[in-house]
Amino acid sequence: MTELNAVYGARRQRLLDAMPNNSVALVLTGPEQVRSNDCDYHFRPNSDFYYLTGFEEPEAALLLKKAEDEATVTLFCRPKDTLREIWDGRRVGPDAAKERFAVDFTFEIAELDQRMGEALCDTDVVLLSQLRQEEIAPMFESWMAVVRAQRKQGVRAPESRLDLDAVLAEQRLIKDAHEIALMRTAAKISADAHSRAMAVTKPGIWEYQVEAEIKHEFAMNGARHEAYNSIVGSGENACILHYVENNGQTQDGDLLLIDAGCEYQMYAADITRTFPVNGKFSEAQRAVYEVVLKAQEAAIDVIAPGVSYDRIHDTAVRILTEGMVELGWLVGDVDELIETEAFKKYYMHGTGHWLGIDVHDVGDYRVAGEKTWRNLEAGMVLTVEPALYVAIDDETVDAKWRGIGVRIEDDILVTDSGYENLTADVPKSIDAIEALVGSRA
Ligand SMILES: [Mn+2]
Repeated sequence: MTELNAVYGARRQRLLDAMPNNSVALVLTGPEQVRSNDCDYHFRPNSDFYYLTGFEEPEAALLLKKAEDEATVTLFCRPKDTLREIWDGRRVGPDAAKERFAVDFTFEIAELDQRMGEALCDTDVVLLSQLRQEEIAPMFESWMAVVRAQRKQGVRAPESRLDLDAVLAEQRLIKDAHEIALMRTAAKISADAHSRAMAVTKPGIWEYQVEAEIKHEFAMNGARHEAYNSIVGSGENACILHYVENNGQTQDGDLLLIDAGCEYQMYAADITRTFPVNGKFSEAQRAVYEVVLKAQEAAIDVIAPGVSYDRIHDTAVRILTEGMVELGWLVGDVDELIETEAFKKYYMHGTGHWLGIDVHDVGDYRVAGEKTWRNLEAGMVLTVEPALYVAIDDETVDAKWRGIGVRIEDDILVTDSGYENLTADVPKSIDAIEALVGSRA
């Protein structure tokens, strides 16, 4: 068994340990998706499926069966097909997959219906994805019809269903050593890409040209894909939270907000930096930037095992709100402005999210079934991304503030003793940014 097989095998074992006795769990990956006519999007496996298998082909499924005294793992995949492989690419096929992915049984995906009908016989509990319920329900009903038809022969049908998403989300929330190593690399490549973007930027460069520099740096370091569509917004475009048009031309005096991260071996990084395209913050830009940076550093600094998740956001909101008062955007008592959520006029989103195979990774933020926020634990990875945005048409503030958008985001690993900033390599102090911007333009 290879080292990687041991990693995936351990994850499947953890899932099996969490499954009730006499149960089955089924995890599906997807088919390819049409982009246009007969051209498909680049295929990306389902995150849960990949987490448990490392298998990257479309049209596959993983079946785990846990009985009193034994557990079996079955992988379904596309058959070998010489003609299709000449046209569309290699397939591992069931025979080779059994050894390569270290599972007990492999079958062609076309056998899934029949094998599921058999697997559900005399099983008590079935674990399926709730999120993919619409897609799974018709298949599940057809399998159950086969099982129920055998009642007279004494066959029992499963009586309860559990949400597999919830079980796997809890598992994926705490990263194993293999994941942390990959995330470190994703973070490093993405950090270098942001530094590159700063170095090549000068007034007049188009947003998509900066995006191209970022993608180039990703690919040249082994990360072919972005973890999400890069946001490269100059001037007032920085105030559009999910701006991905990236088709504007930067102007002297603009800030440029870049939110970009690569996907490295299926793991995401997620970094945001904001910098002046001409290499020099204006007085107003500098004042806003300093508030956001102070909030971000303070929010990161509270991170440690045992700390309640909401302390990160609360810490950021307090400093940002104090800043809004100092800058003259809001008038009143800071506690009251927080209480009434007046700060949301300039800071309308949360301060971060879990990060992993998905950029907005799975995992509950609150204790299951309660309103209480959960405590941080070693092995969690999250982003910290406070920001301030002033709408271009906000006439309640001085004209010099309008159209300024600043967000700063890093990726943080919770460690036994506190935290590690995985993306600390990208400059974020004003001096370091001003020294780097345009240095290779
Ligand atoms: Mn983010």
